Amino acid sequence: MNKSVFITGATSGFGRAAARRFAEAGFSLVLTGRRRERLEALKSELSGKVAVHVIELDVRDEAAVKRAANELPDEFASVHVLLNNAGLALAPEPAQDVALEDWHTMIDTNVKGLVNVTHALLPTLIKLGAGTSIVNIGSTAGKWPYKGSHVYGATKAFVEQFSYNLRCDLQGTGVRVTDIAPGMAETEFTLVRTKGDQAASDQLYGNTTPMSAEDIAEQMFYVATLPAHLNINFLEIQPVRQVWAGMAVDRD
Ligand code: NDP
Ligand code: 8X3
Repeated sequence: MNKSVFITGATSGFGRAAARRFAEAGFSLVLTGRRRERLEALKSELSGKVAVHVIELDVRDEAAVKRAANELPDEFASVHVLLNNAGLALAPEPAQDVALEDWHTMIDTNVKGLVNVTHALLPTLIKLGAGTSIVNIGSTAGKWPYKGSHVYGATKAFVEQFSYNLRCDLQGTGVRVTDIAPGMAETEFTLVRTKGDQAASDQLYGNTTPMSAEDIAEQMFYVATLPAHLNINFLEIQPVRQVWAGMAVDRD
């Protein structure tokens, strides 16, 4: 049976680039996300190369996630790689100015959504055993604090610790777990974070050299296709031109 990769958030950015990268290597694709028309467009693009199954899926919907995992057609049931990529940041303003709803959306998507999908696919990964991988997309924001990161960074810190803890429990099963923590990469991420401010997005990524979605897809592919006895626990990656912010001082 062909190996498949189950990708959350395949409609844009890292997830879409990953679909293309894994297709190049002959993986069958399970592409999920909320925007059906984008899933269909990607299916049309890639189904000449590999088998593609699309599922319109909101990772926050626990029942729908379970159904998606349990009702995979035979051709796609051999999920060797789970790419837990769906996620978002909202509300770049200071914590004290943020709507509680935006915090909830980030927690529901980046934390609860990620555990929903992981829980639903764990039995399949464990059954297939050695060489299978869970690749979780964390962020530099999970490790390094900065203004306006509040709940977003905290959700990505969860992703890091959850990845390590999963590793512990999965010891002996052959299933690998990696947290990839990217820094600044140009995708629709900032457009989503600013609720559609294209100028803010262009400004953030302008006059410098951010990473591309393809850069991250290459890392996802790399960690998931290493020899079966190897596990990269944490992979932090930034553009050369990005470093940490300095300490901020409040002055009179
Ligand atoms: P994009 O906004 O381009 O893509 C985000 C993807 O997540 C979309 O496909 C979107 O699909 C999906 N998504 C969002 N919410 C849900 C949901 N409730 N259910 C299902 N899918 C959802 O951003 P990126 O590609 O940059 O982001 C991918 C991941 O990388 C995120 O987890 C992000 O936090 C992380 N990241 C991004 C960095 C960056 O600088 N770009 C750096 C570090 C980490 P749809 O809307 O169709 O549902
Ligand atoms: C996104 C990284 O630095 O844009 O996860 O917050 S950053």
